[in-house]
Amino acid sequence: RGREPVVTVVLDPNWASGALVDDVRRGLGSQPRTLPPKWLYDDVGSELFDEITRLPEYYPTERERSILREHADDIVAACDATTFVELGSGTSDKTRLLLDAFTSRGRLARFVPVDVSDATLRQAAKELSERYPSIRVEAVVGDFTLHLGHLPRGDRRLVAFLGGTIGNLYVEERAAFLGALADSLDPGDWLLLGTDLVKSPERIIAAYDDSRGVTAAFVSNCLRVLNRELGADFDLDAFTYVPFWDPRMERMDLRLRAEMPQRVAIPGAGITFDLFQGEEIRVEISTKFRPDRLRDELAAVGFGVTRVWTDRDGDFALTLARR
Ligand code: AVJ
Repeated sequence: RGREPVVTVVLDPNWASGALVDDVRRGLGSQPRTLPPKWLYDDVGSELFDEITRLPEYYPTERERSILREHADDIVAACDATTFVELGSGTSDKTRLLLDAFTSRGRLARFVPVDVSDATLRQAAKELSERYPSIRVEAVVGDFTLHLGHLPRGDRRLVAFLGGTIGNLYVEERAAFLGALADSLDPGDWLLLGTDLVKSPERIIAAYDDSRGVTAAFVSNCLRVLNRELGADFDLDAFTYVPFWDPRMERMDLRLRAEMPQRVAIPGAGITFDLFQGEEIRVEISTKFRPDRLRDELAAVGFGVTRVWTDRDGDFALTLARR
């Protein structure tokens, strides 16, 4: 039997509603209209995202898993961490491949999953501490863009940020995040970063425009979240999902387009605004990377790349870098 996991909550209980109101006022109250992707992940959204990862067109999850299946031992052997932190850990499903590799070397003292979803994190922490009795599980309920200062100190750390989630940050946000992460680590600490790679636009577009419409439902769910949380009156049928590939920025751009002119009231955020016919709300970007440019971006904030692993087809990369 494992020990009970320790769960530290660094989110203030009103954080979600306060931050949602701020984001909605800032993003939807001005043009171009935007909404940050973190609000896609309520219970329904998390379930839809899970369904996306099982779609035949959505290759990133499976590719990243295959890299971990093949190279988890090499990754663990390449770094000397005794504390393993995972940002945006969710259920830590793929991460078990790394935990297995760490356990067979008997070197890991502590696993620190960090996620905003309290319930998902508690459940995962409980399962992990039962499955890995030799590892202390110290979960942190927090937002990885805000709470890097709450990571445990002392040991040599490896911070994993998997799934290609870094691709959802805009260029400036990404630089700020990587800089803050580097600042919160000590020289010698490690970063393991999962990124989707640039490839033929056809395959990328297909991954975000699946034939069953699961991605469309996932992206539209943000309107449902606003209707429920802030009493907004979005008519979901009045919007079409428009995913497109931006070749200059090398990223998918996922938007919702108003098919008719309409007035939207969001009482919980105290705003009302008009959308013209064809006006788009930008909900998410998903940037694709080139290994050499990623190396430069990491170097710019003080991370030196030690090794890059890709799957056989070169679709996805795991980059190990050292502060
Ligand atoms: C959150 C990065 C894993 O950008 O591919 C999937 C989110 N959005 N389909 C991605 C997403 C639409 C996904 N990640």
